[in-house]
Amino acid sequence: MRLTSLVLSLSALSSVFALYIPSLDEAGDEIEKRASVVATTGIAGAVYPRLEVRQMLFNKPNQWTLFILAMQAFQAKSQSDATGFYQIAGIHGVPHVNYNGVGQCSTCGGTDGYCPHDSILFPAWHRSYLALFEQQFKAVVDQVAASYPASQRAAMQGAASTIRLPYWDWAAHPMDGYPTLPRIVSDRSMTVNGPTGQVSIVNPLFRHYFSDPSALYYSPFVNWKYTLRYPNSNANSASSQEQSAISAFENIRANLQDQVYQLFSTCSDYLHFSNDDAGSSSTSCSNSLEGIHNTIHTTAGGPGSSTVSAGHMTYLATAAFDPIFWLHHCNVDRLFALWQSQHPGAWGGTQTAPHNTWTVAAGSSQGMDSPLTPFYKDTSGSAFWTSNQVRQWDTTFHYTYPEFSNSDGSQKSIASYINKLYGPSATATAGSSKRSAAPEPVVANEVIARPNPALSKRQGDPLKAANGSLFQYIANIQAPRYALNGSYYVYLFQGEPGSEDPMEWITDEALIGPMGVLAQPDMTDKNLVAAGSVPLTRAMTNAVYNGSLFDLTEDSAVPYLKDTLAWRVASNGTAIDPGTIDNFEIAVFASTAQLPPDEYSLPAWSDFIPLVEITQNKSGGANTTANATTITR
Ligand SMILES: *[C@@H]1O[C@H](CO)[C@@H](O)[C@H](O)[C@H]1NC(C)=O
Ligand SMILES: *[C@@H]1O[C@H](CO)[C@@H](O)[C@H](O)[C@H]1NC(C)=O
Ligand SMILES: *[C@@H]1O[C@H](CO)[C@@H](O)[C@H](O)[C@H]1NC(C)=O
Ligand SMILES: *[C@@H]1O[C@H](CO)[C@@H](O)[C@H](O)[C@H]1NC(C)=O
Ligand SMILES: *[C@@H]1O[C@H](CO)[C@@H](O)[C@H](O)[C@H]1NC(C)=O
Ligand SMILES: *[C@@H]1O[C@H](CO)[C@@H](O)[C@H](O)[C@H]1NC(C)=O
Ligand SMILES: *[C@@H]1O[C@H](CO)[C@@H](O)[C@H](O)[C@H]1NC(C)=O
Ligand SMILES: [Cu+2]
Repeated sequence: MRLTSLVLSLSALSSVFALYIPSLDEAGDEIEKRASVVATTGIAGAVYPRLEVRQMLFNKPNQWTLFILAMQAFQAKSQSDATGFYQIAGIHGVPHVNYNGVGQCSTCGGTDGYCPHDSILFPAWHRSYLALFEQQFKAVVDQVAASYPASQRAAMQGAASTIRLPYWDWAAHPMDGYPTLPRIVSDRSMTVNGPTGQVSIVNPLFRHYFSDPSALYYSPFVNWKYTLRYPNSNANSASSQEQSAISAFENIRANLQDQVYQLFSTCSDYLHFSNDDAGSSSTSCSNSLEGIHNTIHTTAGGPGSSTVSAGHMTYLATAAFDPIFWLHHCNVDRLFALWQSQHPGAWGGTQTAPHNTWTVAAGSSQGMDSPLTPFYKDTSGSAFWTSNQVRQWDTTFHYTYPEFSNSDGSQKSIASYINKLYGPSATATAGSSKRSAAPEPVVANEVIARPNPALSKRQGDPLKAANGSLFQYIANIQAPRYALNGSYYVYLFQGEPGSEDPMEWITDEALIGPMGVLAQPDMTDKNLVAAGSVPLTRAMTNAVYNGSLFDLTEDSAVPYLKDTLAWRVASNGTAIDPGTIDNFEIAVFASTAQLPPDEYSLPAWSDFIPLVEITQNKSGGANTTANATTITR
């Protein structure tokens, strides 16, 4: 088949698909018979980096091929195989079954799965989860590599020996001309050099096919034979509207970049960093790793409407079946590791579980020694991993990330990557971390080097305080997570959105940033408040460029934001008046970021000062400083 024949008819695709599934089921069954407990070990052997998915494509073609073919074969394993894609994905939420024989707690009825959310266990649990996925994925990679003809086998096995799961960096700038959501994730089919030559296959990163979806519990997921993003109907024949996902990620990436950078540079306490339910408004961690991660979920699956369900990624119970989940969570784990490097002493804390998971009863105390069920440390099945035990990702699970493997891994080296990838003057593209392309000094002033007639009339730098610190504005959002019986969205706009159709909001030109609130229907803790934060500074800087805002001093910024800052809430494709949601609140804060002395450190932010005037008397807006007290760093 020719390389250019990427788009085939659907029937041709499915026949190629059916024809091309390697028969690995028997091998999987053997593993299952040998040990009834699947231990979580990561990939045995030396430490190798998990690569950005586009870097793997461009720089490691053999690994790329193995990744794709192994994802396909892994997904095609029997649904009854504990080491196959289906059962591992099923740990997260539905189907409602035990994994590794780890049973439900006696009061945990009605819950979907093992994954802890709104929980201090969120980062380490998902770290262990990825290690399990990665090791079973690697077993399939080895089988695929061994299936190549002798002339290619050594090369493919060499590539397999250093492969790790790739990550998708949804926050850093993609290469010029490329979309944020990589085509290699959204294309329906692709061509790879398989063991029998070049072959076109259904892209295993685009969707997962179920042999039987009926155990997915929720409708219409029990009828959909494959995973969907922005489904166009609830019918069995529904298809993804991948262009909607592409456009949505394109419109929110820059804000995600700012959210990630703010998290790295302002949040230095593990509890609040780790999850969105830690009462974040009282600390400098107004956002969290989990909070940012939620927005990727809801943006990948789509918002749903009053007549059509959202896709699998939008719901915790079904998310892990969409292959994009694994690329996304790999990046979440990487951000966790990068954050660890910047805050080496920040580790630990305890939290009361706000709701049940499959094994954790609401109200129980969770900490760094809590068991990360169902991830056994070895096949004796006597002990689960804990957060403390997976703190060192590389020595524990034998992987790392390019930022660490391409540098000395020190706090300073990693800070320079963070500045280059996510800072306000970021110059690096997603995945670039070669020594050769390494950290150039961050040019703090680059951002204002653009000509602007309005600026010449003004003395000094419109973006900086007299002491040289950059003005910062953020909108903090408190969103009761389970108030609307399902996932919902908060959107902040600069000016009113162009349309009042909630389906248009994520791609609206006036959008500053979104917050996705990830939830499941019928979760009952209506008072659990998820915290999120949308940085406003970039949008305001653009307004300074075009002359609609004089400068970023509070004197100019407060009236500007009072006039222009708008927000909307949408659930199930329907606009919701935020004033009708108990405990919902948006509050704007000002801070300043002292520029780092060099590229090897992150900016230091001053206290966050509430600017209640901006939101006062608006539906859902903070009216007093009672909830929006000064956040001290
Ligand atoms: C969304 O709307 C659909 C169709 O009206 C309905 O079946 C479903 O229960 C709604 N979901 C939520 C979370 O309100
Ligand atoms: C710089 O000035 C701003 C505004 O006057 C102030 O809030 C901030 O604390 C100052 N930063 C430093 C490092 O002195
Ligand atoms: C919540 O949504 C689910 C499914 O979408 C529906 O079955 C249930 O009736 C809803 N509950 C409430 C309280 O609206
Ligand atoms: C200036 O840019 C801001 C932010 O993009 C936009 O809201 C505003 O309409 C623009 N104004 C003019 C005069 O172009
Ligand atoms: C705001 O403060 C009031 C009074 O302290 C409290 O009852 C309410 O729950 C708070 N709202 C939020 C969103 O935290
Ligand atoms: C909000 O309304 C109160 C009462 O009418 C008024 O005193 C206050 O000035 C208003 N705030 C803003 C920012 O308009
Ligand atoms: C603040 O007051 C306005 C007007 O009374 C109301 O619409 C809004 O919901 C209030 N904000 C909060 C967070 O309660
Ligand atoms: Cu999860």
